[in-house]
Amino acid sequence: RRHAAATLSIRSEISYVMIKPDGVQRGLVGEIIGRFERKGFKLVALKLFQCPKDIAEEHYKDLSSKPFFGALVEYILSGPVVCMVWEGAGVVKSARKLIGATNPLEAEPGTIRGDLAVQVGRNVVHGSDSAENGERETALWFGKDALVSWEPALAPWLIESN
Ligand code: IDP
Ligand code: MG
Repeated sequence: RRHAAATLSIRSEISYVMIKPDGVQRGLVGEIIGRFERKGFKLVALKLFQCPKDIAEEHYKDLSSKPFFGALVEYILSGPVVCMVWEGAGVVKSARKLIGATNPLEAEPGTIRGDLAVQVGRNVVHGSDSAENGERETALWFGKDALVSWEPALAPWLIESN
């Protein structure tokens, strides 16, 4: 079929994106998902989830020696999060750009954190920082089998197939 090639070519990379508890409490779920949707990436997993402590600690294990680690884990456990996996060529780096700098005061206007947050400890959204972490975090939060394989009807209007 005509968009088989396009589908294959965007199968290359996934990013784990998570709306943190402040984003859910503030009613920003639709706003944040909408930005990724409008960009043109493909949603392949989605759930509202009250995270258990061991998953939050594993997710942020590289930061376990930081003084804010305890507060960070508490923040992630403080209410439901929205877990997503987005797929597409270049999605990891692009999602980080859409999200903006870790400190919302330094994040550019137009980014999610730049537009919607004021403090590093309440920065509304997470995005994987590498393709490897995209895979690792997806496995941690969803398990690999949870990804939905589907072909968006608009794919040929987003991705040139030749
Ligand atoms: P990132 O989310 O932009 O990838 P990381 O350095 O990986 O940033 O830190 C993970 C999360 O830890 C941040 O999004 C933020 O919620 C929290 N965090 C990072 N640095 C600080 C800090 O200095 N104080 C409080 N929380 C922090
Ligand atoms: Mg990070």
